[in-house]
Amino acid sequence: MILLPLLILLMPPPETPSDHGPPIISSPDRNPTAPDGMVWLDGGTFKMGGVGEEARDDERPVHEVSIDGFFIDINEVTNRQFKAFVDATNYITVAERSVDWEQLRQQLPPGTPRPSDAMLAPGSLVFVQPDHPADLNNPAMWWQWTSDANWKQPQGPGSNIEDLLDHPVVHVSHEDAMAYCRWANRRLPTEAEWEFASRGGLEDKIYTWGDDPIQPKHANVWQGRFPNENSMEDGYLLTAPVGSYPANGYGLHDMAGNVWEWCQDRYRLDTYRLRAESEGPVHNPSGPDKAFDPRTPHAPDSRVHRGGSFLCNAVYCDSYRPSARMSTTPDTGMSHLGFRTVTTPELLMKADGPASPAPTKPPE
Ligand SMILES: [Ca+2]
Ligand SMILES: [Ca+2]
Repeated sequence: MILLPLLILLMPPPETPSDHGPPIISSPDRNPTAPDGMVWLDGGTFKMGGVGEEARDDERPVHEVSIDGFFIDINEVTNRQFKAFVDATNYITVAERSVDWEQLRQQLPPGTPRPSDAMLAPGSLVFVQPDHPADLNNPAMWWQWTSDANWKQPQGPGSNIEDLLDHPVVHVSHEDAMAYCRWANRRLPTEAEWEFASRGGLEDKIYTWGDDPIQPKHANVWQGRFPNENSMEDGYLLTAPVGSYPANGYGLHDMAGNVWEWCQDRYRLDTYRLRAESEGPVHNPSGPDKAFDPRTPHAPDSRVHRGGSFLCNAVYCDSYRPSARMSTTPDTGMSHLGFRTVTTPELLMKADGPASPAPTKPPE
């Protein structure tokens, strides 16, 4: 919940290149059966980064990356799955805890005033659709700090997830997502793994489905003038049940839109420029050791998330492109930010006894 919301509401070192490892050797016979709800991707070499006019500075330059094979969730992690984790562990998410002001102030610009007690109480940022046009440079117009908003009460007190069990979990911080992963013998995808998966085997394409401009049938995003008008031609104002839109070439749903998805990597604006100075494909890049995001210059640990959300449209945020990058501080959860997990044969074999996250959908 914490830092980004407060930044929004309160105030208007070089990367270490990853090792260039040996060529990828595909060994399908060492791969165990895919865990429930996951598919195996062989990995390989691909072109990472943004193509076309839509690509932003932090998506350039396009560069070659090679990655090993991995299992990845077909869908975003759902409320049903996250509930199984919480039921088993009694885990309390960051949004359900009070804010430690002394810890928080170290990540804020010097002199930032102490927020009110209400803003330091448990809560999260909830998207609230304004009834009038808003300055798109002022996110405070549509993000509302809401006490006791969390994954179980995504719209705040009075809301619940009874009818949202197959929707993606939201208001989960990077820390929360990592805790779920540890429990489930999983991890978060690296940015490279996420983008490889999102492209679904296509090359030099703007979207997960190719180059056709986005249409309501493709993904859960925003139709109309953001943030006050949404014609909901795709059927949903907020989250949609996972898997409501066609899968990409690898059988993965919602790699565009629905909710943003946390990745493992720290964010730097210049990650790709630094990486491109190396020769040959970068092997299994895992991001810089220290983050730098000019939008949150005092936060040393901002993490990448990918894929855009139900709030994205072509005018405001076209981040449903596979190459689009965004970052948020790791203690932040929001209405439109979730995750999906990956795992590897090695990780599964290390596990004492694999946990079994609840199936994405109830048994037929
Ligand atoms: Ca929508
Ligand atoms: Ca998504």
